[in-house]
Amino acid sequence: MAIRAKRVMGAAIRSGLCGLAMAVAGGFVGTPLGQAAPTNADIVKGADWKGMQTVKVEIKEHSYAPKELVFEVGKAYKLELRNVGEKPHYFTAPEFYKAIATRKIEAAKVGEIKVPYIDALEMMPNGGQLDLYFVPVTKGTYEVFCTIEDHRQQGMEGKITIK
Ligand SMILES: [Cu+2]
Repeated sequence: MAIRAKRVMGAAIRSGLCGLAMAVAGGFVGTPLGQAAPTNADIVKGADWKGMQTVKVEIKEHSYAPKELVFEVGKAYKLELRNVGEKPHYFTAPEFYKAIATRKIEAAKVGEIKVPYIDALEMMPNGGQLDLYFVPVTKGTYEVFCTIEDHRQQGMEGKITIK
């Protein structure tokens, strides 16, 4: 009798452990056990930079041209933001910047900025340019606008779609 009880208990412990293991595995929904979700750095590293597409936006008082941009998830892009106006202008798009994996921002002949997240980029007048190298990650439609004085009301806003 004592032996039988011990066996039943052993089975209960084994099945209990099994349930625990399943609960742990269930905690990582969508990701195989022991394999973390790719980081932005992994996404940047894995993109095809030889096949990079360049998209140019010309900025001035008070417009972005083009004012609508479309990017595809997983592809490598260089977004050239060039201010040909006579005032400084912003390319403010916090939700868009959160939806991409940023490789770097380049200021030609000046340097490179390597940051994980951005809120806004400002281009100096008369040809100031920043090049954003990135890979789109999250599908959606995002707004972009200039936060200087009344520039947005004057027309400095646009739409960025990631599909
Ligand atoms: Cu502006």
